[in-house]
Amino acid sequence: NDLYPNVVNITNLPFEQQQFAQDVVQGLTKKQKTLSSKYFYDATGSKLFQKIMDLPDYYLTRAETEIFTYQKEEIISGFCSAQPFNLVDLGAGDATKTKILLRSLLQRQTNFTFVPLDISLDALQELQSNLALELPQLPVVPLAGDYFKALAQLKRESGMRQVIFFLGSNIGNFPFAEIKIFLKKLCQFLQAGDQLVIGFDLKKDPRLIRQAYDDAEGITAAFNFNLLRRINETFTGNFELNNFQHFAEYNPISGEMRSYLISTQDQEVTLQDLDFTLNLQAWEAIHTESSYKFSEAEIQVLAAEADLKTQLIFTDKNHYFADVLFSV
Ligand code: AVJ
Repeated sequence: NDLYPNVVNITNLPFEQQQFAQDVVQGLTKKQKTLSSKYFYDATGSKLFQKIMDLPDYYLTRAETEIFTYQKEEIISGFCSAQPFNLVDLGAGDATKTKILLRSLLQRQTNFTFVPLDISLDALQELQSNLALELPQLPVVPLAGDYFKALAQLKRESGMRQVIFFLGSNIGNFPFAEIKIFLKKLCQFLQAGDQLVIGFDLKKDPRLIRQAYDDAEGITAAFNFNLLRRINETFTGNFELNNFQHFAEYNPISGEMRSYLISTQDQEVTLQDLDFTLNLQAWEAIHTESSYKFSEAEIQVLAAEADLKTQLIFTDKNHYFADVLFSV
């Protein structure tokens, strides 16, 4: 296998770990070492992300919650119809923000099914039992996995519309060039009449952005470190967490918020199950996440490139965040 010369026998691994193994080895073999942020979300990582959403420094969730709380009726009126629809929540997590709309939708006696979709099975199972208690009358069809693998399982009964939610600036994890590809791929699951609600974190004071990814309580650092812990646990690795530093930096031109794990010394790490050895030099960085920030003009360009029609734009009073309703 040319692409993954260091993966000796990943076929011995459970199926869901094979992709993880490939991505880890491929990323750590690159000249500029990288790990994909999609692997943050094991049970521990999902819990840590819930904590992040409550942090004073992490303004994103508060801003989007404000939008949903004060403008829920306008948002719902923008996509609600007499026709039945699936409300698909991409990367639903604990769905705290979506629930604000779900409650109103249930009051309106709308004919819809809630389809939470998440890469974390743990988060999804917890959401499912929580919804059974909090909103017992809500029809729920949870889907676990990668966005597109899970979307492929999505059924469309005739006459059923799809309304896709992609909230919380989840879209920010893609570089601009990939967003276009992502939106095009997403549109392959959609038809005329379907709609999209996407949450974008807006460009703002760069210090505020940086602080959101390097919070005073160190929860974001723990979230980043958890990726190494997960790799140790999954592949019998010996990453020594104390030999790494969390570092986060914002580029106000590209709008890219980057997070790294930086090796504080020369070290060798072994992932026993993968027969993989990694050498890190002192102060060498492993890139672990990019979270892009957008201007409203950039959002319009993306929409035009993906052939989406902007219907409504909702922002919070600080203009920190935007939820945009598009139609296909
Ligand atoms: C879940 C991808 C929206 O990028 O802001 C939070 C993840 N990373 N703190 C983000 C995250 C560090 C978050 N998203």
